[in-house]
Amino acid sequence: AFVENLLKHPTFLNNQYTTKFIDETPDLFKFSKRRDRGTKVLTYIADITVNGHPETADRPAPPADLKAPKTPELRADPAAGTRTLLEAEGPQAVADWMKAQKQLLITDTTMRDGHQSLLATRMRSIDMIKVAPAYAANLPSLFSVECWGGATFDVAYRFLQECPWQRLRDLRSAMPNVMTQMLLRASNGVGYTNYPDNVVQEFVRQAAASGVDVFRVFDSLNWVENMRVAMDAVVEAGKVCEGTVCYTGDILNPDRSKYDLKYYVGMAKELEAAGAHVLGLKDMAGLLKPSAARVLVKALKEEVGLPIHFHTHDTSGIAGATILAAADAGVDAVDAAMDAFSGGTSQACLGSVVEALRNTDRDTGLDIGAIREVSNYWEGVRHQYAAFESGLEAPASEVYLHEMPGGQFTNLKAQARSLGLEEKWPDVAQSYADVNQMFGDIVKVTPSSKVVGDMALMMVSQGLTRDEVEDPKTDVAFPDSVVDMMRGNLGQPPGGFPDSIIKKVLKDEAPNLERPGKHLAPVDLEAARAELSKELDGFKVDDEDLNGYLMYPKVFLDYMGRHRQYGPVRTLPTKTFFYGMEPGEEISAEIDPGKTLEIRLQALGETDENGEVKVFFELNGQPRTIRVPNRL
Ligand code: BTN
Ligand code: 3PY
Ligand code: ZN
Repeated sequence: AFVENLLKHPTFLNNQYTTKFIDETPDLFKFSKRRDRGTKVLTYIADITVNGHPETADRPAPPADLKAPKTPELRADPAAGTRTLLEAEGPQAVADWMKAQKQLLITDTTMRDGHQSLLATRMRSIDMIKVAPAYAANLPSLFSVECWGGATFDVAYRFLQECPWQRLRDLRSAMPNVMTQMLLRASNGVGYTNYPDNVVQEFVRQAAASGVDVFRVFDSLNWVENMRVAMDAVVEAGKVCEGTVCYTGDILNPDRSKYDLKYYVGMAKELEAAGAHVLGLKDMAGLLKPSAARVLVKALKEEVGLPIHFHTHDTSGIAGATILAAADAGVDAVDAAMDAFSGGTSQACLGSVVEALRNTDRDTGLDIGAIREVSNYWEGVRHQYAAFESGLEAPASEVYLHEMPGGQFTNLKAQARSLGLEEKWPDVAQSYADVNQMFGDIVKVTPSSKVVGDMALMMVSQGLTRDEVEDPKTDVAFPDSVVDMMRGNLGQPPGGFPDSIIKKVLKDEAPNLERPGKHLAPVDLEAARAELSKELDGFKVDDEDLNGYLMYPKVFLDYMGRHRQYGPVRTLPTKTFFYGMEPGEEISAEIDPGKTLEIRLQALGETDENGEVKVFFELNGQPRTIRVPNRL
């Protein structure tokens, strides 16, 4: 537990550490350490070297001669940026400043939505932290860096074996001048279901304390009533509250009148009244067409007093045009991803947006040379994650049929493949659209998009049509997530769910039509902390751990169990983390500032009669032998 305690402090790649740290922090010694961190990390490397990583087996591998990505030179000390303004004058001053700017403001999404949409959210913290100083030094006039929330939170614990809070603290300290930004699913936190109000409040408080400046808050059914708890908590924390409208349908299509211009203006006004500093316009599937953007942004600018921050995806290939149209219509800020992480289901290409606006009255003023250097770094990073590429090779106008969000599209395709439905993808796409209509035409974004996806896959795998599902005479076993949503546990869409589908799914059970959080008892935080501590043999649970546990109890406990076994594997190079080492190879891992493990893999032994392999290392020049089971 010494190790875990030490790791919870802002250490790795953070200069605030001093040698006095351990003397002044006696808590760290409360528990005896059974194995040192070096041994734990060697055990991990030995295991991956012998058995492979479960997530990269049978997947495309990076090129054998791949070099470590090169970080850009720092051109200057970090100049004052949006974070400087937020710290000095608060969130309303940031909003006022936005509206007063002539240039189009840019958020870089590479560290959150970029890799969430292109690499199944698998980017590791070390690859972000290494380039963060270049953002602070060379791109200080970015509006914000989106680097937290959405799916990154649970993927960090679940698949990357690292603490998401530590990622946030490290990025925050490496980029002191530019605002960090997160995506928050309102009452669904960074999870897939509504949490008790005090869990949401506590999570926001902690995220603000650990380093989030801008909170993009949305609800997966666009229900403002269900966003207030999260929005109020952001305002209370003194951070920027970006109250967000999710865009679906097509405002220019007279046959899709449920989500028309009036609807969006109405919701934006509700968010303004609810205390948002900034209006988020979140086009999670990339459905907003250029001519519609012109109309929508113009109307919002005229009718709402808030600065507007536009987010879209390039799934159809047309996001760049939509961004330029929105810029023409006066949008204040837009999201884009660094070139190497742009396009497809990700955001539009940041460098191209910057160049397209050069010498116009919306010129972003960003340094294109600095952008290229950062993007070259990201290109090198992306190659390391070849195993997680989706294989989507061309723009897909099909998105206007199914309306799947960027993050879900490739994911659902992979899920369909694993169910043997790859050939039937066009049916899945059609079925997804049918389910949307059957549910009354709803906003589809995490978690409501997952519910629609679950239902669509179920229908295609069982060969069910919409008519058959809706027929009162057929018996349908609905996925749990569908039952949950119809019970009202994600809240209500505009106009409610159709009675026919509620009746079919719930039979005689009555749905809850009120805000789900109203009926969830508050969690006793100190009791939960004590229970978690007991579960972890007396480990001292801090607020970050507690919030991780409240969001994802099992995922957090599994992470802690693996952490005890494998130690600070977050410090390993990405290639080592996913593929282990070759005999003769040397790497280093900085487990604390100034404490670096120099690791050399000498040789691999034969598998012995117990099915174990001896792996011979040198650790900081000393020979070390680790035995791991051969599970292959
Ligand atoms: C996962 O749980 O999928 C990823 C975390 C890493 C699991 C470790 S990797 C070494 C060892 N071998 C396995 O198959 N699982 C653990
Ligand atoms: C998320 O909630 O993770 C999203 O990216 C929604 O667009
Ligand atoms: Zn997105």
